[in-house]
Amino acid sequence: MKTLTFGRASVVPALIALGLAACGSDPSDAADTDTDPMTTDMDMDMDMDMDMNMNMGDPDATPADDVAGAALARGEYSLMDTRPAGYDGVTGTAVIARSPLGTSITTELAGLLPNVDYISHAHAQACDDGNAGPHYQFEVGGPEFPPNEIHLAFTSDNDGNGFMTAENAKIAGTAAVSFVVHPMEFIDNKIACVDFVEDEPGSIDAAIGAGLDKSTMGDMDHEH
Ligand SMILES: [Cu+2]
Repeated sequence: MKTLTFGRASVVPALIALGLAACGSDPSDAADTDTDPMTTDMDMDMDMDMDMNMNMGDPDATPADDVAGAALARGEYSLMDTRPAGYDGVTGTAVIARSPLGTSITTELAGLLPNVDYISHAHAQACDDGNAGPHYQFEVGGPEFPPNEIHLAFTSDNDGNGFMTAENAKIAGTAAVSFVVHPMEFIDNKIACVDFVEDEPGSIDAAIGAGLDKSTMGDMDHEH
């Protein structure tokens, strides 16, 4: 993971909003996004430790599969029609863990281009429903970056493999149904998507319910 420190921390949310807000938009916007110099600035990585709340991935974080007492859901990537050329061989998995500690998502991919920056997000619609729809948000209509959304950034290795875990202190609601990977520089070109399926039916509702019991945080169910 490359590291860059911005001169002012307050710049970061603005950059992320500019670079990532287009994710759920119409593919016809792609050209605008691709030529936006601010998007190119996303090549400069953030210091991921600058703010825990801005977590976009830590390769050394506990993988979702290993989070103690978590409700787990997972799936394998399916290719999306919006993928750029060169991504026909992408495979992999994503796993989401909901526990009293919050949410962790771990993804593992193969078949990517080597040494390329990617960004992934939890999405709010199934992969075949409107191309996975908008990003999942804890507070719908709120900020389009972490911690209100779950983003996961990583760089593929020399062999085109990727691996990363992102954490969030809140327990994702049931609307966090899918996970999409995009090239960092071509945010509208969704490459592949995972539909999360519970390991144990009902476990997610139980985890969310347990979290609500011990927390004042609302908006678990998309109601406001
Ligand atoms: Cu996305």
